[in-house]
Amino acid sequence: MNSCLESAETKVTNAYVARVIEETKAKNANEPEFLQTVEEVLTTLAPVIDKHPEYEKIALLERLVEPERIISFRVPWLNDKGETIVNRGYRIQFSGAIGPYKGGLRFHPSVNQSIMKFLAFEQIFKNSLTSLPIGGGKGGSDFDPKGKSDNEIMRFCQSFMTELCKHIGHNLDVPAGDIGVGGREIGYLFGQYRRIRNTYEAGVLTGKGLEYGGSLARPEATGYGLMYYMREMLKANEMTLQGKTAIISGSGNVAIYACQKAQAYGVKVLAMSDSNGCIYDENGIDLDAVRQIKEVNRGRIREYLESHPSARYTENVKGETPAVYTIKADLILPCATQNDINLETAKLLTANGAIAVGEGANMPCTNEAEAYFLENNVLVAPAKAANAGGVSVSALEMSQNSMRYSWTFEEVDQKLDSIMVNIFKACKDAADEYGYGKNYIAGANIAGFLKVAKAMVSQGII
Ligand code: NDP
Ligand code: 2IT
Repeated sequence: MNSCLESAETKVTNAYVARVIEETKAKNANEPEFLQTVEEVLTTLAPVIDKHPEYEKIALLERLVEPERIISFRVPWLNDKGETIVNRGYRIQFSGAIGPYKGGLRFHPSVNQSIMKFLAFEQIFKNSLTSLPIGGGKGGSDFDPKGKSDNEIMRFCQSFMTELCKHIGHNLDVPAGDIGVGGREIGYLFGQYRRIRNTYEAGVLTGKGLEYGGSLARPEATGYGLMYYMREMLKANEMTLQGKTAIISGSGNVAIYACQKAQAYGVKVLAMSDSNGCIYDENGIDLDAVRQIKEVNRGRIREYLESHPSARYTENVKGETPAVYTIKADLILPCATQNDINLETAKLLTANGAIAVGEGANMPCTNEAEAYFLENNVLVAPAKAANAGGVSVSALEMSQNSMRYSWTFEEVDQKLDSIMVNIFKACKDAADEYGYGKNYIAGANIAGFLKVAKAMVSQGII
């Protein structure tokens, strides 16, 4: 089996790939998350580049790792006390080779250029895998929505969109949600876009409410899609979801619907978490209670104990393994944030008998953790493929907006399911073709890359 994900100095056999990794590191030394994904992706592409020496002459990889455009802007807004706060906004338009830039907006205090670029870079390959015509982009702000009133959220969204609206459009760049951006925020953003541009351009944002152009099944899509991918991956390895146990990190949009679909498939979900800690319920998580806390009250996961006193809450300790990963389970579903699972956590989960990891979040495992899982026969459903259901239904929302028509929940869900079946097949076929065996991480990178590379070749040096 080809090795995967090791460091460029020691393992990359293709000289062109090794050079581009080194040059990217030198040019972006202060962007660790971006370098992490570039190293992962390019390392796995080596056998493809071996077959395509012509890519070097047209600097295809150098162009692939350089965003078409980085937009950074000031977002001033007034809080409820009348104080002026200044945040930083971003939109990274990374690759438009196969369609308008597409990707979410993240509002979280940790947001910086490195995180935006890693997310936008990954989005290129993810969006290619969906087989739908969408390029790669991402945006957001270091704004922290926690503890903000509804009016503060609205004023922030309006200020953010006042600048962003100059750079997006339904044929240009179509943002959606991500961490800290859900239906409420998309509504405020859409309202401000419509007001400033004086046009009803429904396809400029996805994840909209059903009343004004949203798609049925978009809220469910990422979590459901993750479980459809897991079903396919287990099936290809002669296993089923039925009867397995799972732990889910996070309790936001992706985590909630991954839990719902997992439970529908007969999986017992033992634990869920937020950034403070995790709840463990040996009877299986009561998802209605979690939804009430997170979606309605916008509260903390520990409040679960108020209605379920027999459950257990464990607080995270800074610098230690997040509490949720200390619980034994067959399926590990990281649905919170990047680099949640490091090598040490990967070792613990493997020792505790994990069968498979389903990456609902973007880049939830460090490269070392992914390599460890693969070396120890723990299957990994890679984020770029396994969480592509969200952006797939976003693209279906764009289709419905163009048609001025909407499909039923069942129609969208059925399309999502078949997209995820095709994505798993594409990952598996590419892994088989390039000698990567069960390394679906490499399979996803290769399958996603090939379409973008062909489009880039066709369109010339741009
Ligand atoms: P939400 O904002 O709905 O939920 C985020 C969840 O992750 C919360 O439980 C949050 O806890 C937790 N979390 C966030 N940051 C951290 C952190 N630094 N440490 C620990 N926990 C954290 O976001 P989503 O569910 O939409 O997104 C979750 C992941 O899925 C992200 O990686 C996102 O990029 C990815 N994703 C999302 C898609 C979508 O359609 N929404 C599509 C594909 C991928 P707390 O409340 O304590 O912050
Ligand atoms: O990471 C992701 O794929 C998303 N946050 C969803 C992007 C989208 O455009 O729906």
